[in-house]
Amino acid sequence: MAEKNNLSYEAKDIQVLEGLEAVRRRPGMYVGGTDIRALHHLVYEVVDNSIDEALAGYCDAIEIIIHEDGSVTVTDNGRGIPVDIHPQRGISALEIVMTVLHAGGKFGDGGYKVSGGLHGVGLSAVNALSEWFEVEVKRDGNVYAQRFERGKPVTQLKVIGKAPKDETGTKQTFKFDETIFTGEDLVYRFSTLMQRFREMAFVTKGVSIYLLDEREDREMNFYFEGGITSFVRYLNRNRKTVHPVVHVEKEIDDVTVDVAFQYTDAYAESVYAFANTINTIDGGTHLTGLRSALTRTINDYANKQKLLKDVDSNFKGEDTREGLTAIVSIKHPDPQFESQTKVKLMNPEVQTITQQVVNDAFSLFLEGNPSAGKSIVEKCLTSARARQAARKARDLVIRKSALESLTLPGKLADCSERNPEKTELYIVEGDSAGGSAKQGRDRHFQAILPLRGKILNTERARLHKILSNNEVKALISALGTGIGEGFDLTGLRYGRIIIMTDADVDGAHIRTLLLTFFFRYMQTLIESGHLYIAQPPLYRVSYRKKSEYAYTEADKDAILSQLGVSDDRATISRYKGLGEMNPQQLWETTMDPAERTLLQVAIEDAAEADRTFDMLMGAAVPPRRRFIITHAQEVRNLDI
Ligand code: 0RA
Repeated sequence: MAEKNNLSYEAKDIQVLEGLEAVRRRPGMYVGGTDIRALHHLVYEVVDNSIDEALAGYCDAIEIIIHEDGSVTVTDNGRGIPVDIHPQRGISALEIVMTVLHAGGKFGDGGYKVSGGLHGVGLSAVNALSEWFEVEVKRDGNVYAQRFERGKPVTQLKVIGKAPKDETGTKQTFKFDETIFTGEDLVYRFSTLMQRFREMAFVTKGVSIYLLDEREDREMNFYFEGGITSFVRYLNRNRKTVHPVVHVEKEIDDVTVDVAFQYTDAYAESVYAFANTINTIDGGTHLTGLRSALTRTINDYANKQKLLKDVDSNFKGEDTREGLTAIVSIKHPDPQFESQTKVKLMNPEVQTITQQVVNDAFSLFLEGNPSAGKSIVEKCLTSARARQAARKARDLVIRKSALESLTLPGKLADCSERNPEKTELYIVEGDSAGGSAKQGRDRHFQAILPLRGKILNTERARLHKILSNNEVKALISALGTGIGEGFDLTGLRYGRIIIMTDADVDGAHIRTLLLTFFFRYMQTLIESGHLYIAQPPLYRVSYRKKSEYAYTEADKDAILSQLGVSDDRATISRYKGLGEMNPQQLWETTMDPAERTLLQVAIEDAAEADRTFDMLMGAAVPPRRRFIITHAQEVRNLDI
């Protein structure tokens, strides 16, 4: 018997090692790459497990610490990963969780009803990609610990101390493996992590999430007693609201639907959808259910109250979305996502359930709050009228841009090449920088479009107003694709659209505006990888006859030490604006394909800009100013 067990143990053991080896060979398949984004993913994966424990109702505090050496500790006060010996495998449950692929949530009888792990790659994948990983578990009055290196156990699971019997929890510390993660600039971003944890805390009511960054002594605590109602209040903090937040939470057939929404005086829609705490940026059935319920309920109400005066037909979906701030968060025992990267919920039954829950709650709310009902219908009426006006304006723009060469904007300096696979369009802020770019470029394949001033604030303005803005018109006709529903990628006149703005506060602002514009009206352009951001240098460092460009602070220090000179003996000129560089310098540093760095914009980045934009453009001025200044540097280094 012993022999048989040994044999099967060995076979399993080999399987385990092969599994972990596969993760290490192809990290991209498990965590989406080997760059900073993948690094953040490791942290999310570990925290997701603690969130699962909170969703199951056993944990109410999670603490994340980023250490100076790049290791991260995640501690929770859940039940603790089980440490008992698995009868078939002869090793501890903890070791299985840490070493067997996909062992995570499915393990044991205490398995969860709901799991947050997006890709479900589990702790074992993080373990495999970590130089070392230490787990400490408090259970049954003991403190257990085990250490792993590159996925393999290097110590036995052992008792290292005592704890009060009622004190339980899991503490995990890991350091990513530098032989696997080889991208540049592999430092955790506090703001990225913070954003994600804030969302997690909002949609996991009653859990507090504490984030400490020991590198610069920053900390943040998230606890939202009001769950997603607080989330909506937070999003609308700078907006004028039309009624109190409507909130409903209900469980039907094991699916919990949690929805909160509120209409405001804004024009854009701010709607976020979550499935098992994952921000499903591509929406899905929960979002569709919410939207159709809103439209239907408002139409029913408006008809019943005879409020639809001059609009002959019912409201369309888009009429009921203007100024809407909403969160829909569902918890499902078996969520189906469209794919690993594009996060979209697919379970069909969720649509019906969400729709039903929202219909009931919203009808009831409107019955009880006639003045709110009236304001909401008024708002929809305004946008229905605007929609009709916008269609006319849009048709005009699209027809015009079809006549391509006739309507190419005067300020566009076009290139001679016609094959869009070879061409580039630089969107440059300001006339003086535009002038340098025009002189510095390779006119064979590089076109320049200078944009004056700030293009229209796209949240505050309606589509037809945006389209009548001269800067935007110039941009649309230069691109040749049309806009919104009429967007057609085959008309695109340039293969690369490159946003080139100053490395200062205004530059960051204009970049956010442009990203938001592309995100809202030309999403396909981003999805198909055509949108880029140029990276102008921050400094020029000269000493004796040598000079070099530095793109970051760290770059500057590296160049100084390479030249073997101190700050005060070298000549360091700081570029504040593109206009400060002469055409030759601009070409060398930022436009020459052989030398430049281009950041490709991914849809997540644009979505983040869109969110930032929401924040920037909310009505109140003081917080906006502060945000722009403190975040300018981060936005500059937009991680793509
Ligand atoms: C499986 C079963 C049980 C707890 C856990 C996993 C668990 C995993 C993690 C990962 C991070 N923190 C965690 N906390 C708990 C329940 C075992 C029982 O019934 O006590």
